Amino acid sequence: MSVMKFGDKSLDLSLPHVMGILNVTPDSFSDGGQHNSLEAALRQAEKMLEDGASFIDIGGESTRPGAAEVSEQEELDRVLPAVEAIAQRFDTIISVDTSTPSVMLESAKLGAGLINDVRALERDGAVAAAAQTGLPVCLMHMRGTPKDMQQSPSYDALIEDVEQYLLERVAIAEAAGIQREQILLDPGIGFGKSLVHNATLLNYTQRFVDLGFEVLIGVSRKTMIGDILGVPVDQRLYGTMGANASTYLKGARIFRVHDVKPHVDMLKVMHQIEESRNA
Ligand code: 7PJ
Repeated sequence: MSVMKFGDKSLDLSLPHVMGILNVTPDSFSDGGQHNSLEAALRQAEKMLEDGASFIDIGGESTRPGAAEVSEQEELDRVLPAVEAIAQRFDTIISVDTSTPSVMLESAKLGAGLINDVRALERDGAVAAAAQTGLPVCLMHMRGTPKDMQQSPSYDALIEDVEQYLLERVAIAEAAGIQREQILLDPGIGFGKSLVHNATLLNYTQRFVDLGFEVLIGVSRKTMIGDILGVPVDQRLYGTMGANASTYLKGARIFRVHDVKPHVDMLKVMHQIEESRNA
């Protein structure tokens, strides 16, 4: 058993877990209106939990390629009501997909259990804020910024570069008082990477696991899948499942996805098979 604590909840990370994506950006719930959108977010969270998600990952900043930055106040206004409402209604682990120190601190006060930062705590004050919450963190690799990251990304040595970056961020997090056992790593699929970069990183998932960290993978519906299959975003589920299945076999344990139920079923079956020994 490898148990990790997420606030007041614990999770056995010898089992695979699904993290359901809950975007609280204005474009995610198109019929507008603050109240309507909170209701819609709650319904979506409830569905994902019924389907077996272990985490709800709440994000108020679009980090899609080319996306503009959101102001701190705007992000607080989007994220905090959702964190509060979900923490009150559901018994789950709330992950906040944020790089903003105030969002980390306020979300933690409202009951969040994980800080998921695509900028690996690089923003001013983020390391200190994350440490202050006492919560675990997911450190993700990104090359460039969401605005420019897909403009011909290149690496000297992809795996070594990503590994070195993540280990540097781990050292900085540890120096601030975040325990090594509280750190998840994520190669950052789609964040400043070509198709070949993404595929290679997924293929080398075990390298990151061998560093002694649990690995989180976020590949759901991403361009990588679209490029391989030549399909639009609403037809990327099977491809996403292929990518996630592949990394489960290479040791990844948390899967950040839009489609919870298919992944929960897939991972249950895969886990049973992987754990079965000549009965
Ligand atoms: C990721 C994320 C990811 C982690 C996003 C999208 C872009 N957090 N937040 N890993 N991606 N940890 O879902 O298309 O890959 S936002």
